[in-house]
Amino acid sequence: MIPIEERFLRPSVMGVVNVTPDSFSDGGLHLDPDVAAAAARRMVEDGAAIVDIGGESTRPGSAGVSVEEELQRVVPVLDRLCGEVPLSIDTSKASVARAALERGAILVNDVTALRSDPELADVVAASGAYLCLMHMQGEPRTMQEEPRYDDVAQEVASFLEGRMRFAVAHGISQERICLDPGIGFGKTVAHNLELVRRLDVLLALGRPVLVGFSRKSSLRSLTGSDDLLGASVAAAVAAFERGATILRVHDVKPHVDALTVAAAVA
Ligand code: HH2
Repeated sequence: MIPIEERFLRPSVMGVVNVTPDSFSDGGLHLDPDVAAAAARRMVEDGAAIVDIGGESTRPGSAGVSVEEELQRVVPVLDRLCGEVPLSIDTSKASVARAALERGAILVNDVTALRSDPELADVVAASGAYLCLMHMQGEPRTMQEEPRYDDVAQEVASFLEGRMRFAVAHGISQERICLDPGIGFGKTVAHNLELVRRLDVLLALGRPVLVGFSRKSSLRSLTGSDDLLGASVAAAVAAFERGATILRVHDVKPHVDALTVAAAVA
């Protein structure tokens, strides 16, 4: 596999398809595998470089699902898209990642940065797939209770540096890794904004950065509106302008258009 920065030029859009009843923004929308697959195909037509398929919600307060349940949700969707759509699997479980990689997924997106399943690092290493390591303080069930940092940008960067070292020690080449500050995962609105503002601290680790601000509740706190599209696009453009490479989004077309213009100006 070529280095991740060559496969995903800046900016690239990652479309999100959550095959869950309870995801915070698209929960229940894509439970029918045919509907989920059609949404993923549409995202690629609209300019997504990759589509992230998730079978477990990580919204604040969520408790997690069993391996069997997660496989039941994602495998029918992966089967329909295999060989047709560039796929990422949003999972922390080795067996779900393995099932996705067998069906042609090229990226494993682990919001726990290889901390939950001791077998996941080996599965990724053996496959040669790309890997996204994301920062989270606490766990989804409790992470928004009282997030605290002395210096959020430095702490997130040193956490991700450590997880990258762990991945490399397990045989995952550094050039296959991207890093994600984990917007909304154990962070206040001010923390999320500071992470984007000071993205240079994360970029100093030398890896491409992925940012997922799309439809997150901080945007609602800022605008007071339930329509989060404009706010999501603005956050993605702000992250791109500060150096993010991959933007993880639910509404692909408006993000692709906005990022195309922002990149033309840059
Ligand atoms: N955010 C969510 C899920 N996975 N992965 C990465 N790398 N970065 C993120 O910011 C990120 C992520 C949460 O958003 P969503 O998928 O819309 O909701 P849910 O977790 O409830 O399915």
